[in-house]
Amino acid sequence: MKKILIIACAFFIHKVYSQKIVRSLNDCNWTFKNKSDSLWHPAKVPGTIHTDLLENKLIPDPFFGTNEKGLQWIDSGSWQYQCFFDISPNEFAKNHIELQFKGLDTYASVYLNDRLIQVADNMFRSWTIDIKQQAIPGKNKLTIVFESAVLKGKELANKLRYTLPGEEKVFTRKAQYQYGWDWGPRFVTCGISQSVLLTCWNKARLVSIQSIQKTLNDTIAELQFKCEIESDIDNSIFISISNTIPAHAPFTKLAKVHAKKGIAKYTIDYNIQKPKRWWCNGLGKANLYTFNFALDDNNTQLDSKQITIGLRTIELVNEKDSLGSSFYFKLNGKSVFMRGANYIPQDNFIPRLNNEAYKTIIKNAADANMNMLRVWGGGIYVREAFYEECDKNGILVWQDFMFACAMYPGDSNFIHNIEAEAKEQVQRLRNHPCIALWCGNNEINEGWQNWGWQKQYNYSKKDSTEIADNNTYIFDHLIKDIVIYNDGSRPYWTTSPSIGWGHNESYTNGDSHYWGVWWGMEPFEKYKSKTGRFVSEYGFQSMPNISTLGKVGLFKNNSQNEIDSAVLKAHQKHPKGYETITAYMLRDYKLPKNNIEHFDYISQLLQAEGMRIAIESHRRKKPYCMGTLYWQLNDCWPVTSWSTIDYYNNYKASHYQVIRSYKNVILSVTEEKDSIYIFAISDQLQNIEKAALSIRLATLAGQEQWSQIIAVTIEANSSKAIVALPKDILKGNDLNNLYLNSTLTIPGIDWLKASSIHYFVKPKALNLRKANYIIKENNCGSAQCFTIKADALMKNVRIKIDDVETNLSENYIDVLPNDPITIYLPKHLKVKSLKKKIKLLSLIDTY
Ligand code: BMA
Repeated sequence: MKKILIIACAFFIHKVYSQKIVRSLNDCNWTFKNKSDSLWHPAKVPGTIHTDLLENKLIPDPFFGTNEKGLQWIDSGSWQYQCFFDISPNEFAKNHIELQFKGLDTYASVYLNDRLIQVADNMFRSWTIDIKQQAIPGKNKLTIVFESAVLKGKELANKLRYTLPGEEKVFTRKAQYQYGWDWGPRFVTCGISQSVLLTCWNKARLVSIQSIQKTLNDTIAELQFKCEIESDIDNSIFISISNTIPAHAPFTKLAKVHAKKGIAKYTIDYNIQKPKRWWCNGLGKANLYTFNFALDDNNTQLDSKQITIGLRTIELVNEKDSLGSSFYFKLNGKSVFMRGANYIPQDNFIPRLNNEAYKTIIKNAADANMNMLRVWGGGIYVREAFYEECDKNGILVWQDFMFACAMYPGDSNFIHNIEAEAKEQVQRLRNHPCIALWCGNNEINEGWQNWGWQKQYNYSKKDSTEIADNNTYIFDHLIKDIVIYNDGSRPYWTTSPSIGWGHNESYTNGDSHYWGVWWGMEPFEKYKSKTGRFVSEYGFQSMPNISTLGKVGLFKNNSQNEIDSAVLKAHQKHPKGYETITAYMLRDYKLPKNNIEHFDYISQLLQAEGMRIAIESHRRKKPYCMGTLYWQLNDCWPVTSWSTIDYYNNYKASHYQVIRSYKNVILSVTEEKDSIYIFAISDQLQNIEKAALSIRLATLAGQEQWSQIIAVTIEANSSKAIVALPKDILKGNDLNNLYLNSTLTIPGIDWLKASSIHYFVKPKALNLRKANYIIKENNCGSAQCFTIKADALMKNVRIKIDDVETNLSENYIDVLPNDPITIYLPKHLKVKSLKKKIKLLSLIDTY
């Protein structure tokens, strides 16, 4: 008995002694102060100086009213964070005691027990410091001093003989949008934006695991796992791999490797029979495989890690053709039209975002039938949860490196810094099946070629060459090589767009950002002709929901209810934003009189209509054009912007339009000379046989003028005019009083149903009249629902439910005469006396 006990104890001690300990210090009672003050206040990790000041009631809400302006003093201060943490005897006994910092934003000096242990200068990197020498058993003091990024950036900028476009911010490796953008306020913050970890270990540990897909076909996936191990010992250790997918028989594979002292990589082959592929949203299931890796020494687990992968091939086809050069993705060998948006950080203060926030935004993208998001280069490399949700929801990611709309320096410190950053980020993200493309930057070539910087900054030839060369080196060589070396399975694209929108080639080659609409004041109709091969940016602004503006103080007093009120101005970052919205509004809509809510509503309709025209134009041009990513999915604060979802996750009218326009199968009607063409656009990989297309021409009061039903076959992955109607069918009709409704039904596949309502004049010319309508609450199973039935066209019905802020299954929708529509509430929501609470607003109510 005694012997058994001794063996058990020895085993236990050995196990405890050997096992790695990882502990978060985020919850160690952090405090902060201005470096020159003596009073400490409670702080949060993850956090920022702005949110800490706010929580301690030392500043007002930075987003409210015009507060932004008065809070600019924060970014010139130095701020100190501190915490005391214990190191237990067990931890102290380990050979390695490390502190790991993620997201130190940005110029941080880290002290342990008053000794400097790290100087950090990049919020996109993590810093691991072995503190075995400085740590003491028991209580340890950890202090971090953040210097002003603005002052530090200026200091670095002053060392250069010329000014770089982007000025002081380009010297600092920190989210560039913090310095203000045309949709974002300026809050150059600091703080520990992610985590502090204490890791204690012995013998060996798993540093990283890279999954490499060597072969993939229907019978087999041949994988290779590259395990990077750091070891203190020259010894045989075992790596065990187990699969946790319930659908597959659980297994464990043991591999014996002879670990050498130092860091080395060991490869283990592993095959999956009959692999299930990862598909993007709309084309199939996003199948994932999760593997657990453990490092064992004499039956003792030293370390473990988990990775989740998806089995798919992804290619970028960028080839010269008779029209220019193509730009499209092939997923699992199939050409896929990308439907998506540009993603910006969801908050100015990133640590406020929890996993739920990432879940919500990706769900909103998936629900809007998207299959790709572009993580834009002026923000951040997003947290794990974002990419995990993209993996699960079949959302491919176009990943920019974090450089945008500026020129970056080329000194060796900067180069080494971004080299480490790019390497770390590629290694962090490369196992995610969602990552489709690495892109060097946003609009750097575009800016350098077209935005007049040479003249503005009066560069000499020498300076100009130096700046261009530095940036060519960074994006055409340094980062490209890092991607090839550390990933090698995805394409790299130097800059987005490849050519600026002022040049004709931007519509024939590569990816394009088309800003003729909005920045160029061109009409929405230009979307039809100015269509690139892959439109990675375009967009139009609208106001956020009026309730969102209420939250930042819009209705605090009545005198502010105008477009030029201080609050509204503060929440519009484009110098000519409201002017541009108004100018476009006058083209298509009647300008509402003195009613900010109506102006807000019509601004949203305008944006939605612009998006509809753009998306349909891009999709009609398939396969010439193979992608549409509008600017921008979301906001980082409550603001008037190009987003389709506001800061509080409210869908704007445009988001409901995106949901319709991004369906796998859509109908799109366009008029050319003497004909009306009905296009069927299908992203389905199979033909759709025996579909019925019903076409109906009717007056706004519902009187049918002409109709037809025809049987059609919709070709797989295509865009085709399936019907050409002569304009003669319109003869004798008043175009202001007419609509054409087309509906495509596919027997047995209700979710593929497509429809379109086409008008022959602009909304302002429609002969609308006040309709009589009935709202009926229905029983729709698990979700609450109601129908709206009207006796004449109700244009763009906005549905609000009193006291409830929620997105609905449909909104801002045209209700056709005698053609009831059903609206669903989200499943989790139960509203009492629903019918009484439903409030409708339609276009005619604003006249
Ligand atoms: C795009 C983006 C952003 C900008 C947006 C709207 O070009 O890359 O820089 O916010 O336009 O102007």
